[in-house]
Amino acid sequence: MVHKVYLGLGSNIGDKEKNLKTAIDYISQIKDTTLKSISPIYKTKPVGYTAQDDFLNAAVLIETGLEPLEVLSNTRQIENRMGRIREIHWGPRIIDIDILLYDELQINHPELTVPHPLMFQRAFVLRPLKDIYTSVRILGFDIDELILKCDDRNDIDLYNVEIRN
Ligand code: GSY
Repeated sequence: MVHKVYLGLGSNIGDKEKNLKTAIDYISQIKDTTLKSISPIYKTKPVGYTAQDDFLNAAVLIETGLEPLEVLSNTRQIENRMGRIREIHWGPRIIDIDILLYDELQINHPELTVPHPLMFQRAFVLRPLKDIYTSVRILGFDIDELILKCDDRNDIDLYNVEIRN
């Protein structure tokens, strides 16, 4: 069975655009998985731990035959392969790949919560997601309603409409 999975990506160390592109290349190589769409890239102010560089954020839609924890294992492998070091909690990172939505599933597992528990409070997640979101509602809400309800008023600036090679 094929599952629709939305992933959120962020980078704020080094060549951030290249990091997003590399991660997306790796995502496209995950077994049993097809990369269906890629959002524009947005330049965003850091949320949480604010004494760090601005982020570039994007979202992608994949279709996959993998189960949720298999997707997680693959995205973690990509983060590790790209040299992600977990130092400061909520601190700077070469790449962050979050599973935002997995079909309409609600998952509460010690390793994985879906929908991503903070996505509805983060404009840097909702804005790129809106660009590629194909279904009508998320947990009963229209994506525009979710953006309106979101308290995060940080600037979300369009950086690049296309991820370049
Ligand atoms: O949750 C992902 C990592 N992250 C980000 C991010 O990707 N973008 C912005 N703007 N702020 C962030 N704070 C954290 S932690």
